[in-house]
Amino acid sequence: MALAEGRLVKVSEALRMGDGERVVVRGWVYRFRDLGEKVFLVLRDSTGIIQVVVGGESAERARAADVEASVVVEGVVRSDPRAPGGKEISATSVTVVGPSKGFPIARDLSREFLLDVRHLWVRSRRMQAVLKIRHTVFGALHEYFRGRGYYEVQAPMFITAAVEGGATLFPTRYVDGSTVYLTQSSQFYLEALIFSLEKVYTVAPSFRAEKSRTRRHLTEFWHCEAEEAWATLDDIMRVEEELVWHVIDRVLESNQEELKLLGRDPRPLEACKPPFYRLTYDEALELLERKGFKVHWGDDLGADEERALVEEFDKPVFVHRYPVKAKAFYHKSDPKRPEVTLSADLLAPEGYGEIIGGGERIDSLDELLQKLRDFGLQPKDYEWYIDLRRYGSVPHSGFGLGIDRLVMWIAGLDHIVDAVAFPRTLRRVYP
Ligand code: NSS
Repeated sequence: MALAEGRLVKVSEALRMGDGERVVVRGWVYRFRDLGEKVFLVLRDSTGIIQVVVGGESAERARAADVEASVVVEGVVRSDPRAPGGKEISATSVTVVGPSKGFPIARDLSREFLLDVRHLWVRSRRMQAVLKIRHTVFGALHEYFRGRGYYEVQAPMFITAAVEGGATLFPTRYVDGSTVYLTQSSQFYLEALIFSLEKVYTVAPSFRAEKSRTRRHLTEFWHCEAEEAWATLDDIMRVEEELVWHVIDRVLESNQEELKLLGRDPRPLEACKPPFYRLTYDEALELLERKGFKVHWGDDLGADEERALVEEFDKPVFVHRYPVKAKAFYHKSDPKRPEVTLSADLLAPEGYGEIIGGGERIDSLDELLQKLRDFGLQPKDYEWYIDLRRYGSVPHSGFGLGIDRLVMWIAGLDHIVDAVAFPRTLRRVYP
């Protein structure tokens, strides 16, 4: 860029500098006010916003800088209690790098419109805050597992049989003309990999052809899955609560500013220290019945039931031991009570509901074959998965955490699409 005398700094640094320091900042015009003699720009970069006052000859140039134009500003830092952040830059020169005539986001801020122009809306301070929190969340997930002896692994996205039931499979035509599917979960591959690495995890997309429009379903979501040899249901629930707390703790440490910008009260998050609450499915049903819900024993809990349940708690709640027919076929039955499974969902408080599903897997060949038959599934579709029970099978458990849902809850958002830069839903694959 143009030769400048001041030091090139980020906005956040400029806000911390002393009066009289000469700086150069680069960014985008966040707000613009023309007061005739002077032009007030609010400049935005990835670190924050700062007011820039432009007078004299430069004011003419600044006038050409519309909202979201990219600019390089040179000037002197001054204190001004009226400016956001308490500092402003008194500009000596303004260079417009990329103009921005008629930036489309002005009046219409409806959710649909903002989704149509998501490629531009990602610049908003709200999205910026969410994306920074998301960054912390992903980093913390890796940090947790890597710090505890789990190996990171990768599973394929093209698969040939359902993990979570046929209804939400995404068929796609493969190169050879056959039908394959986009993965719903990396679980089965993680199960294969525990025989090599014992403790494994992955962070990857999962795909579900979700036909209903809800606030918490995407057709493509980010899935953090872990699987552990020798682990029981209790063991894996402990991993889950520690993991969730680790992530929250990191966000509280790194993203106070972003939580504030989003209007997210951090106190309910601060309360989420393990242990979380544990309720059996039967206890959950009793509680729901007292609250006027009628759930048929054997049915899975819906969003409304989950919301009603978590209202009663100030921390996440595990609901464990779901009935056999409420959960996917791979869940192991409780030897003490075969009509329920050694499964657990983790429900987030404040109305958010399910963020994790997991439990202990069937490790016996006979039980797996029987269960496939009971569920009307073809053993030939699951041959390699069945093999895992033929060669050195071990008890094992695992879980899958929906990262977008976790971000939605932590950031206090009311719709999952706002937790993702470019969401994919029933009706949206653009931009
Ligand atoms: O269907 S799950 O409950 N469980 C599984 O997929 C297991 N195979 C995971 C495992 O044990 N390795 O999905 C897990 C989580 C669920 O709790 C949600 O948080 C999230 O994945 N999930 C979704 N998030 C966003 N959109 C959609 N459609 C979605 N489906 C599941």
